[in-house]
Amino acid sequence: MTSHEINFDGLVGPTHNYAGLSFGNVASSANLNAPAFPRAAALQGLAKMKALHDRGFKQGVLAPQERPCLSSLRQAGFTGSDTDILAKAAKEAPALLSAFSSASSMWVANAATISPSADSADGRVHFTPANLNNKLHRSIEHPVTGRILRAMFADEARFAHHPALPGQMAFGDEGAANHTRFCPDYGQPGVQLFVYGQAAFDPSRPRPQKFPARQTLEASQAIARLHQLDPAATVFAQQRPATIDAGVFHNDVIAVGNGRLLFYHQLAFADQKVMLDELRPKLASRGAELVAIEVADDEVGIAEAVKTYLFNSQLLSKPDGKMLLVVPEECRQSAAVWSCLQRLMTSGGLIDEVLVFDLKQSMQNGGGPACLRLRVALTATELAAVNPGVLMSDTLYTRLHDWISHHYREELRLSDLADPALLDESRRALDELSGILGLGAVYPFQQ
Ligand code: SUG
Repeated sequence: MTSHEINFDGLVGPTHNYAGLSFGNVASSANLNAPAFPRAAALQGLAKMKALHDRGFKQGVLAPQERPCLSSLRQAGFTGSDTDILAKAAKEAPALLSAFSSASSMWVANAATISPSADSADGRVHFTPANLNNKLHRSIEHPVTGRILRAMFADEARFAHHPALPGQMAFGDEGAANHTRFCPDYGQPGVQLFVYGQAAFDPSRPRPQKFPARQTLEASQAIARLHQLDPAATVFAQQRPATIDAGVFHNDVIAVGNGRLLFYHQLAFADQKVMLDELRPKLASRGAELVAIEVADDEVGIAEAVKTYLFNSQLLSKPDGKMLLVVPEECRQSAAVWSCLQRLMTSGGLIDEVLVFDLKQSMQNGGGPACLRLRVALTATELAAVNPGVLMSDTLYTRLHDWISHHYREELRLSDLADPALLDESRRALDELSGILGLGAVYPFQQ
């Protein structure tokens, strides 16, 4: 049976801004207070979706969330009308207002971990929204993420939805950004690699000293159990702590995999030999030979990898068996990265094409091409059961382009977040969007 990988990209929400909310993510900290351009941001993301759709890759859309999140502000003790709440929060707790106004749900690689039916004992596709509990602004995403995913993948006979793990540090979960599936073919059983920053219950293991390790081993193990994965086809590996301290807050900032290929930096893992020695035979028992492309630190240093997001690329399988690497424009601006890419493309290996996108608005908050997409491998029957409203088409592209152009502000600064008109505009936009995508009432303001 034919199976496909579908990339669901997060639509950038109307409140896209730079609030410096993500300690450990160097771009987020560096761009605090920079003016943001929400309309350009959303159009940049949409252009990537359309270009990949035009190339014949299966592409979907994941809706953004309602921000500012009034229910979170109410939970924090603010009372009165929506306008009162925004005014009080702006005056008394501006940090809370910016946290609860972030458009961070755009980085849907953190929305959930997804395991395809071929790997799960019950033969269903499993979804667990990430609790994202390391960052206040992201910890409020999962309830609505879960609702949106259920509206997209509604058929319970085929799709199993789990709630997010408890929002406790030992269960820190950042979703697919720390999860990679390898397989001979999307529809055949594969091997799932879970990469964690720290083992919460094992203080003897090295940990980063400067920045937080967002993903725990305990969370990854819980997801593997929930998704009914075969331990013989599951690998857990630790990120190198000093690499987290250099700004690699998710594994997808330093490694990417697809099919039987792993493309990664020499300093990505605490011990890549141990990881590869486990991954290789496990994948071989699934019928595929691992191809590991390691980039040496003296070819591209970690700082350069973080600046350019070379590894936050999308690896897409082409019909001829080769792969396309989707990278951000920042890769072209770096002599070291660009020559590394030229070397790769001409080496006769699996990657034979590079496609470059301008995603600067997202990149300035630490989100590259891979952060903006959530991968779901589906059989043809499962794909037929997906809500058709969220699948990219020429018509949907035109509608979304018009919708963004109509509803989004050109420019946004932190001082605009208390503007009650911004809340109204966002709600109007999302109300219309839920209709366009056929999601039904997924937002709190629609309940
Ligand atoms: O969680 N940035 C996001 C970027 C997420 C990138 N995702 C992956 N690597 N998969 C984060 O750190 C910054 C928001 C701000 O500072 O305004 C932010 O949330």
